[in-house]
Amino acid sequence: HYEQQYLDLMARIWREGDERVDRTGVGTRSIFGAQLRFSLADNAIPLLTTKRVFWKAAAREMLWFLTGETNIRPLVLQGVKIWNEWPHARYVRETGDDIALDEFVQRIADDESFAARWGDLGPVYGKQWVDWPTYRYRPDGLYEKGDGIDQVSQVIESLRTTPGSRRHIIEGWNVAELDRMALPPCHKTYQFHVGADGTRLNCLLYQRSCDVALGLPFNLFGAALLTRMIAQQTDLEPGELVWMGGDTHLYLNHEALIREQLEREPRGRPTLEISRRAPSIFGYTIEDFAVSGYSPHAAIKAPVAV
Ligand code: DHF
Ligand code: TMP
Repeated sequence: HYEQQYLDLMARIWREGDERVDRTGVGTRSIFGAQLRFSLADNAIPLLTTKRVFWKAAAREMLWFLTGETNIRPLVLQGVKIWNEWPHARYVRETGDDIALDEFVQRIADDESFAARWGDLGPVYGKQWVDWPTYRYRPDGLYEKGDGIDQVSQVIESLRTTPGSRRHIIEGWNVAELDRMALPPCHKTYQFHVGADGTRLNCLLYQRSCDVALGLPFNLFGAALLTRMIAQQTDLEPGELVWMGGDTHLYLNHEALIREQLEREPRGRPTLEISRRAPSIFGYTIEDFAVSGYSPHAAIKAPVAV
């Protein structure tokens, strides 16, 4: 079963990983360098079945990246909670107002100007993907802002015109802007590749840092969804998703989740259907996506390390 790779990775990290003190202070067991491969052919999707994964939240996050948005408010208004902790932590740190997380999130939803001031994550994924900043030097030696680069459109264009290229890359790691991001990008590089005699679109995701229990299930689904949308837009068949991890870790406070999940058996093979070809990569909505054959084991709650 495709999911066995994920379970084996989890088991191996828990068994053999080096224990490390990490940025969050929670502590992890970690290995450096890991690879997973999933077929995306015949609508197959790497969605975990050994716990319920809220794939619509992952899909909404991916659509939010594609809008270029970096404020959490649109996610909050759709009930997607996965980015709430970071703006909240910054607000508490910078104002000294010890407001509870759910109260903070309610204010983001209710108060547009509060959200504009406190809901932004900085120039993270969406901004870099569709509006990577450029600078233009003037004759007097000063520089001014140039047009932003839409890497997503450029990759789609290069897939259409030069499918054999080895340069189909969407990059999130803008070195000059890392210090303004709430978190430097984890899933930082997506490389696309046309294989099988020009018929199939493959994707390789390089993730520099990976929370295997909470983040990775979302990242796998998100990368597969992005690949499916781009394949549809470029008239290619979905091929393979290759995932590569740098610091690939389990947080020490996820032990109960890990023990429970490793006792479960994968169940069935869900598929993802995209019901319509949107006019462009930016035209998809959540209603365009349907997952079938998904009857997972129950969700397992675990705290996220901030
Ligand atoms: N920090 C850390 N420490 N781990 C992460 O995975 C992570 N991911 C981020 C931002 N910072 C992070 C963005 N993605 C969850 C899933 C993905 C995600 C952030 C959080 C999460 O908490 N998932 C839970 C609840 C899902 C829900 O409420 O919809 C899960 O059980 O999957
Ligand atoms: P770091 O910036 O110190 O590496 O911390 C980021 C943490 O968030 C780390 O545990 C990896 C995790 N993460 C994911 O696994 N997937 C994601 O999509 C994001 C945003 C973060």
